Amino acid sequence: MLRYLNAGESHGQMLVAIIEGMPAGVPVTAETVDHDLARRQRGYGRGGRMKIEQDRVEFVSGVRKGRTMGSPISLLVRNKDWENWKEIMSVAPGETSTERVVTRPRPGHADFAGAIKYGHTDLRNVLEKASARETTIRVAIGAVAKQLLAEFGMKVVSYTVEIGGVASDRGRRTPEECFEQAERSEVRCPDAAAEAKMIERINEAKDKGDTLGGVFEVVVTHPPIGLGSYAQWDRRLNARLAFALMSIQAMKGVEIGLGFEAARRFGSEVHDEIFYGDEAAAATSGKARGKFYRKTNNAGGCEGGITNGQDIVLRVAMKPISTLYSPLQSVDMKSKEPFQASIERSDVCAVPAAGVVGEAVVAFEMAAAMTEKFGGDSLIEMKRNYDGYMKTIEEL
Ligand code: EPS
Repeated sequence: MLRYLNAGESHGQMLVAIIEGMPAGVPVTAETVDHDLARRQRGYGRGGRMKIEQDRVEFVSGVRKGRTMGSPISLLVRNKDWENWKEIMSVAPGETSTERVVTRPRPGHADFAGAIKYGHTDLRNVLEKASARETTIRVAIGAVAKQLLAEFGMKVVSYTVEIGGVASDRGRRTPEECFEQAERSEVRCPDAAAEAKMIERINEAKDKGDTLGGVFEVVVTHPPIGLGSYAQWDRRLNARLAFALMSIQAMKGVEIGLGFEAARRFGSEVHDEIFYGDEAAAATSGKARGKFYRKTNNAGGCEGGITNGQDIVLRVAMKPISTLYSPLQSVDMKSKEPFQASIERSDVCAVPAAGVVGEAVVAFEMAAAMTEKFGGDSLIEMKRNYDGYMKTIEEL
């Protein structure tokens, strides 16, 4: 079973994680992880913190000479900002810090319920782990998973679909083409006209001391048929992917394929008809599906909780960040007086970064599903099982 745990406070010393169950022999390099860490830090609408941090992964165990060993992989990313928080965040016993104490919960944040749940009077104890700084280490974990998927010809890409109600038009381009253009865009949007409007919207929000959310898409290309299962509820891959995406800070909804639009159409306009034949199949599906092919992908690559060999297409809605420079009404949890919510340094819009985080959590679930289907001790064993399975599909 591939699994991970992570730990670390936003202004603590570092973020850490242990990944267990990664097969032996997978090529893993810090450079590849750092590339994704840098991608997560970019994006128009980020705040001051990103000028401080320059996230870099350090592998502590489980990797030797650029390959996984099959033992637990531990990794960390240091917080540069820690230098400015050493006293406030010190682990040494002592008086509760009087500096940067937070008592006014931000509506929409974990502050309020978290403080009551854990009995904290300083809400900093909540926000430090609830913070989206945690997504840094998840991107590092996902980047390791991506390196396993790459061995099987799979890619996980993302791009921005909408910001603050400004929608983009992807035309007839493939997800990979959209991704390539998005990588050159400040808002990770594959539509230049929409990009300009999105930037305008972000500027408008910033001027008002407000924040903006949006929608991004994550696509897994060339998954084999048969990952996940209908046999038990918690093995359904679509459900696991939705869980992973909903576990990212500020996500409010996930659609697969047509998503909510499917609810508005006749069945004949929703389901992807099945065809069989040599040439057309080769043109549309490559190795993943043998000679079976579809002309549409409304299902988003998942039927009955199992991959059907088409690209997996997920759309995710992110709410606006809850830290507003023009704060909303709140109550001081100590004095019970009405107050404006605390202003913490934050971002105006983090949708471009959220797409990169979405890739990471999806990559991890896909890697877990791959190790379950093809056996997870070594890459060589996995490839042998994968090749044998693919051969039977090709012969069908
Ligand atoms: C965040 C608040 C801000 C963001 C942070 C998420 O942090 P700070 O209060 O230190 O400025 O910059 O995001 C990151 C640090 C990051 O790496 O993405 C929050 O409260 O969620």
